[in-house]
Amino acid sequence: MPANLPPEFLEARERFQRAETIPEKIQALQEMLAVLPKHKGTEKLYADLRRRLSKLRQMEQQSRRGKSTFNPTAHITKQGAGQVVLIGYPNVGKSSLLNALTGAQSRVADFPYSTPLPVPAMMQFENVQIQLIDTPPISREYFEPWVGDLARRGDAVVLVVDLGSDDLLDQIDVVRECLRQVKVELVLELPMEADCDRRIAYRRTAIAANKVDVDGALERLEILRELYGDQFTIIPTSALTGDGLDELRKTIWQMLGAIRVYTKRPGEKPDLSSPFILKRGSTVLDLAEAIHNDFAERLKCARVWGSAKFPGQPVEKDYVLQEGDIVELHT
Ligand SMILES: Nc1nc2c(ncn2[C@@H]2O[C@H](COP(=O)(O)OP(=O)(O)OP(=O)(O)O)[C@@H](O)[C@H]2O)c(=O)[nH]1
Ligand SMILES: [Mg+2]
Repeated sequence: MPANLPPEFLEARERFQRAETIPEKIQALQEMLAVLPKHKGTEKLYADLRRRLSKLRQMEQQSRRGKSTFNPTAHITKQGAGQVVLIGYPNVGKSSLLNALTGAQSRVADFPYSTPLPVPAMMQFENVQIQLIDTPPISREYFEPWVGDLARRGDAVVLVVDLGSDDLLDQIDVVRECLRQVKVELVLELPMEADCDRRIAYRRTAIAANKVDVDGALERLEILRELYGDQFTIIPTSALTGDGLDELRKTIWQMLGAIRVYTKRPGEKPDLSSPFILKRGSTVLDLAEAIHNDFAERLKCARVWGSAKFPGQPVEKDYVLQEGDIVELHT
């Protein structure tokens, strides 16, 4: 054992020795690796710890496969206007961003692999609530396939990368490759049906280029934009200072491909605080169905304020609604 190991390392090692379960051992080993000084004298120890970690992870995954009941995503049900999954390399600030956007308290740590399970939380954007999900990291050594399931089930993805790291581009490639293995493709815009491979789930994705507050971030951001600017919307953010969070909220809403529509009764004002959320391209009939099936059956016509040629214009059931329209439904 090399001399002069820092006290944090020795503490983590003690925890490792005391640990009784595999997840506890993994946690302690990760902490040991994170605080171990990296130089020639610790090379062998580092390699040995990494080997043990990867073995423990394999054991953990095997034991999970054996337990058919283990599904860490089972408690997550879709809520609000849509579900957006935060995904990325270890330690890039996924949990910090989730907390800053929602007020949740997902665990943040200055070492990698600190989020073992998904954490859902609600984000307010104007008058809309959107569900975000924090996830464990994805790296070459570690990829929980159910993180792929979350991305597949979600409506969109935020790929978080670290502007403080020289691995920045690798972080994107590794995450995309792992998700491709489980047939999830991260894209700027959904392809036309004719261009789709039906086996693949395409997910609209924005890159949150996080830690824009750190030294060297702007230079890295420039490189990122040059190489990936035509493939993804890139939003520089800082979970620490709050920079870029409003823009990220807006982009998250836009990625849902949804519109907000308000209803009103004849002679009354609409309630602009509680919109109906519909897919882009929805009609008056879709709105009626969203309210109640019975309502849709009885629907005769409607009047629309907003996108219509004049305020309160009578329209048919197949009229395509636009963001912000106010609709009076007549049965
Ligand atoms: N300077 C700076 N530090 C940040 C920012 N966001 C996160 N951090 C720090 O980066 C470290 C990792 O943050 P986390 O939020 O735990 O990162 P994570 O991606 O959830 O990490 P894992 O769950 O382990 O993959 C912590 O020390 C945070 O305080 C940021 O915008 N700026
Ligand atoms: Mg985390």
